[in-house]
This record gives sequence, structure tokens and C-alpha cells, in this order.
Amino acid sequence: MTLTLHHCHEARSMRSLWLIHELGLDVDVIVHPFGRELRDPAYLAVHPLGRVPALVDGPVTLFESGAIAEYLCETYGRDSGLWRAPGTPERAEWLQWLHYAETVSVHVASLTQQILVITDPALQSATLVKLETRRLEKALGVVEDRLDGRDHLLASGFSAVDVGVGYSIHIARLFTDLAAFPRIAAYYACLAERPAFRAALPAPDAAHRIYTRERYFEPS
Ligand SMILES: N[C@@H](CCC(=O)N[C@@H](CS)C(=O)NCC(=O)O)C(=O)O
Repeated sequence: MTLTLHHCHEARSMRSLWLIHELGLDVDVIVHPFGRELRDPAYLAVHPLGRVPALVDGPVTLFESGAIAEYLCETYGRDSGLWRAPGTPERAEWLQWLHYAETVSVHVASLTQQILVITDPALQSATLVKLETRRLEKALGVVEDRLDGRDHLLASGFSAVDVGVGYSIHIARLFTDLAAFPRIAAYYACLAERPAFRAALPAPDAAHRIYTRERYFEPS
């Protein structure tokens, strides 16, 4: 069965796409422009809020990137090394870090909205940008601490949680300087070399990219 993934370039659906590539699964990717088109009634029948990702696997339609990661690992990745099964020693940590990815992403999403989606400077809030940047940096600090003495979030090595959090870092680095997080910077550099990560990136000349600049903050 071929999966169908509803995707916007470098949106949270990149998590699902990267994981699908790590698992070596076939996928039809439907790329949506990031905007009003997502509210098309046909797409609202797939995702009731008109957001991405949404995954269709035969009779199963799923939204929420964390749920999609659990579903893909449980359904297709039991022997992939990316999953930690219930009852195994790292299961609780695996769940925690899989969903911690969203704790990082909510701040990135808020910054995306303030800086890229709200285009009228009169409507942007410098206070909110400062606050969300600080909250993002706090959330990254937890990952930085976790990487003390480890190459990956779990002691046993690369898993789906590195895909989830790795995607969050991929976008977070557009809004804050990873130089302040040397372990994260080294971790991200390794993740970014993975063929599955690279396969999930848009082509440089792709239409409908959300992020077109190298960074959206002033380097200090
Ligand atoms: N918690 C959800 C968040 C989904 C979400 O908000 N996706 C964003 C892209 S990163 C989206 O589709 N935004 C479109 C919009 O809000 O109009 C998940 O992890 O799947």
C-alpha cells in the first residue's frame, strides 16, 4: 500500500516525510501551498483544521505529526531501530522526546506567524517575538543538556525521536543562533547529513517554500 502525505515544504509534515524516508516506504507526496489553499473544502475533509501533516494509509487518515510518527513506527518500523516498543527500557523516554518536538515547534510556529505570516509591520509585535525567542531558547536548552555525553536523544542511538526533534531544530535555527547551543549544533550537523533528511528537503528552486531566508534574526 502506498502512503499519501499532505505536505507543505519545511512545515511539520517534513517530520513525517523524513521518517517515511528513514523507513524506506513508498509515498505519494501532495505538496500544498502554505496559505488559504489549505482551507479548501476537499482538504478540510482530510484535516479538519486544514493543516499539515495529514497521512492517508488505505482506510486510515491521521493528522498530528507525533501520532503519525507512532503509527508509522508501530505499523511499518518494528524492526527498523527507530521505534521503542511498549515494555522496553527506553519506551517512556522515547514517548517523551517524540512529543517534546512539539514543545520546541510551538515557539517556532509562533515566530513564523509573527515574522513571516503577518506581513504588515504595524501588526507585528516585537515583544512577542522577543518572548517567543526566549521561550524557544529555553526549550532548546533542555535538548542541549540532554545531549551532554550523548550523540542522540536516547542512549541506544538514532530513533524516530531524533527525527521529530531534529526537524524542530532545523526550523529553530532560522530564528536563533545555534552557536549558543554547541551540542545541538553538532547534533544537527550529523542529522542534516542523513540521506532521508536530505530527501525530505524541498529543491532549492521549489515553489511554495515557507522559508526563503537563511535566518530571520539579527546575528549578535
Ligand atoms: N501539532 C500539529 C501542528 C500542525 C500544524 O499546525 N501545522 C502547520 C504547519 S507547521 C500548519 O499546517 N499550518 C497551517 C495553518 O495554520 O494555516 C502537528 O504536529 O501535526
